Formats: sequence, C-alpha cells, structure tokens
Amino acid sequence: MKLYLATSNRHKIDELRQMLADAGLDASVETPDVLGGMPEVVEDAGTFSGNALKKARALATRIEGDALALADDSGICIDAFDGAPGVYSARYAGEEATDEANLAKLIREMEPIPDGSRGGRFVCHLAVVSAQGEERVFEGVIEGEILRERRGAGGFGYDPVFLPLGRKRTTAEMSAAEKAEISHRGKATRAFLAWLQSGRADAVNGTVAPIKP
Ligand code: ITT
Repeated sequence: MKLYLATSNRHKIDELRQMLADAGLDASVETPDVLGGMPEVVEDAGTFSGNALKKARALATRIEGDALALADDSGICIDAFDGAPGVYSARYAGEEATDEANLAKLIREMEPIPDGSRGGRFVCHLAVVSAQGEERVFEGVIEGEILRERRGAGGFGYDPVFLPLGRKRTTAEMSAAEKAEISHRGKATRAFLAWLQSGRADAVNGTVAPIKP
C-alpha cells in the first residue's frame, strides 16, 4: 500500500517512515514530489484537524486505487499563553519563519513565565483521506514543560526546549524511536495504524478526533 504524506516538512516524513518500519507495516511513505509536488494549501481552518484535512484532501485528488493521502497538522500549545501559538506554531515568528526563529521567539516570550507555570503540550492531528473520499482524523497529545534553555540536537522545531512530563531528557535529546514512543505524532500514527490494521473499523476507542473541516 502507498501512503502519500502531504507535507513539505522533511522531519515529518522521516518520523512517519521510521514509525511504519518499526510497526512492520507493508506500506511505503511517498512524498508529494512523486505526484507533481505539494498543492498550494492555505492553512486557515483555525483548528489542527481542519488544517490537516485541507492538506490531505488537496493531495488526495492526485491519488488512486487503495492509496491514502495523509497530512499532519501539529503545534505547541502553551498554558501561560492560553494555548498559543497552537495552529500558528509554524508561523509564530512570522509568515516564512524558520524553526530557529520560532524557537528563539518562544524562549524569549517565556522568559517572564515562572518555574511551575511553564506547562504546555505538543498536539498532532493526522488526517487520512482515501482516493474514494473516505476521511478520518487521528489525534495525539504529549504533555510537558518548556525549558529556559535548549538541550539536545535531535528532532526539530521546538524539541530542544520540550521536556515531556516525568522525563529527564528533552525530545531533542531522545533517539527517534524514543521520541516516537511518547510523542504526539507517535500516538496519532499508532491510532491510524490500529484503524488500518482493524480493517478500518470506525471505533478505535476514543482515538478518532472529531472532524471539524
Ligand atoms: P507542513 O504544513 O508542510 O506539514 P509545517 O512544518 O509547516 O509543515 P505545521 O503547519 O503542522 O507543519 O506546523 C507545525 C509546527 O509545530 C512547526 O513549527 C513545527 O516545528 C512544530 N512541531 C510539530 N511537531 C513537532 C515536533 O515533533 N517537535 C518539535 N516541533 C514540532
């Protein structure tokens, strides 16, 4: 089976490929390049699932047979900022902001936030759309706290300052497999795999997020 991941983020592709290989699933993860590139999508839905569905639907118009188009919309939600930057995490430091600029801004903006009030979470909504128009969204969340200084060189984005609850290492200090075991993307991907391996049964015990296009 072919899975097409509607993203321009190389790290998301690497993480998904690794997780499918670890799960022993007989599926290949293709990039949008093999379908002529990622169609232009304006991520203006205002929700993770809405944006994820927009991206997956755009790519699904180019697939056929039993292939599936997947898209992940994810971000970091900070308690002290009422959940911001959330769906705007990729644009936190401006429209074309780099990971580095976004991370630097988060560290700066959180300077005045006292220890004990620095909680937050990574959220991932993974949308799956078939060539025939079947749609599902799977959700994953990981709770943690935001450090004042960067630690680790792995992962991407906000990983160097994200310390998962009850852990001693940031997600940037973890191996890819260790991060996937507990991460928002890992949880959403495992919910997707459970759905796929159960013959696409509807109920996967609360792991299917409500679809809000
Ligand atoms: P696509 O839309 O093309 O998939 P993107 O990187 O713009 O790529 P999003 O719109 O979903 O993806 O934005 C996700 C933001 O959240 C972005 O700033 C990431 O760096 C950050 N992020 C998501 N997952 C993360 C993770 O596992 N570790 C660190 N940061 C993460």
